[in-house]
Parts: sequence; structure tokens; C-alpha cells
Amino acid sequence: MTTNRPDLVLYGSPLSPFLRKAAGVCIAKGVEFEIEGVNVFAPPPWFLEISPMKRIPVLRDRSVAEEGVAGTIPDSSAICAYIEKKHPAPALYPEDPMAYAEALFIEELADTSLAMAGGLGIFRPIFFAITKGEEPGLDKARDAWANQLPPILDILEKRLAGRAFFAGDALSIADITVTCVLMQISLVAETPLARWPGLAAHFAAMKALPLIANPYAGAEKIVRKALPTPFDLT
Ligand SMILES: N[C@@H](CCC(=O)N[C@@H](CS)C(=O)NCC(=O)O)C(=O)O
Repeated sequence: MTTNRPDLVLYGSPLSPFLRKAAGVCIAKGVEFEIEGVNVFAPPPWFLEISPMKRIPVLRDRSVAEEGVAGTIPDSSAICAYIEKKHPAPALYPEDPMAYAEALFIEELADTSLAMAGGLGIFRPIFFAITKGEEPGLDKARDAWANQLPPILDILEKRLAGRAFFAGDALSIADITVTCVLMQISLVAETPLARWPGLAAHFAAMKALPLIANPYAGAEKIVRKALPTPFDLT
């Protein structure tokens, strides 16, 4: 029996910036994929088997295996690197060794420090509280916006140095990751970046790309049902 199902499945939710990052890589490369919803806070047993850290996203490549651990990859960075190897064009990792390393550093910075400040510091205290019928954690979010985020945005502003892209003079995994993680803030709060003009220009340009905008629209649709207007944290 033949099916039209794509080989690649991303398990998780578009609410995850890491899932949107992996989706963006697929879109950039014109690789078909589908998203299969998994609630990471109440995961089914089969998901725990393929997600040792109990995190989303996890990728399955059905052309490798349709079930079990074989053919699955946890962690967005490993997923994106796999997709790059399998579908090299257009390249999303610079060829030049130093630019390649810079792209990986920026990806890591966005996945860790930026995600802590924007995701754990702003998105979760607001959105998770609202979905539980509680008051949004605006004090925590305002503290993250005022104190946790600026040092990270300073680093990004400096490394970007007014250029259109973070590494290798072309769109790379660095640009995609920074934008997906920063947009996690935009889901729940205004994201004024006037203090970081280079980053603001980069953010505006990246947000308009379908590879960023389309997965984000899926997340926004979910969030806007509970939170029609983002908060002002300034
Ligand atoms: N380094 C991982 C991070 C994944 C991650 O933290 N995902 C969040 C959702 S955005 C998650 O699964 N959280 C579950 C939890 O906090 O229990 C990646 O890049 O995939």
C-alpha cells in the first residue's frame, strides 16, 4: 500500500520554539514534513521511549523506521543537523569553518540563555498561568525583560554587527534559531528592540520569511484564543 505521508514527522507542538526552528529548516529546504501533536506535560508512553529528556520536539524519519526508537532524533539541534545532512541544499550551515562555528555558537546561545530568559522567564509565567485560569506572572516576566534579556541581546547585537545575517553572509541555523526563540516572547508580549537596532532590523526581516512566519502562525492561533493582546512589559 502506498501513502502520501511525508517521511519526516515532528512530534510536539508549534508552541515550542524548538519545534518551529526544525519546521523552519524543513520549509527552507522544501522538505515535506508533518507535525504530530504531543503534549509534553502529559506524554503518551510511546513518546517517553523516543524522548529520553522528556522534551519536544522529536523527529521521526519514517524512511528509516516507522516505530520505536530507530529513526527518531530528540533535540532540535540534532534534528536540524540531520536534515542538513540529508537535504544539503540550500545550505543552512556556513561552509567556512569559523563562520560554521559562529553559527553553532549563536544557535546554542539562543537555545539556552535566550530561551531561558524569553521562554522560561516570559512566555511560561504568562501563558501557562492564563491557561490554568491564574493571573499572568507579569512581575516575573517584567523582571526577565528588564534584567535577564538585555545582556543576551547585547551579545547578539554585537555579534551581528549590523549585518543581515549572523554567520557566513547568508541565512543560517543561527538566524532561524534566534528568531524562533525571540518570537516566543512576541506570542505573549510586545517585543520592542529599539535599544538593539541591528537586531531589530534582523528580527523584522526574518519574521517576514515564510519559514519563520508559517510555523509561528500555528502557535499564534493557539495563544491568541487565550490571550487576544500581548502585554507591554516595559
Ligand atoms: N534543547 C532542546 C530543548 C527542548 C525543550 O526544552 N522543549 C520544551 C518545550 S519548548 C519542552 O519539551 N519542555 C518540557 C518540560 O519543560 O517539561 C531542543 O533544542 O530541542
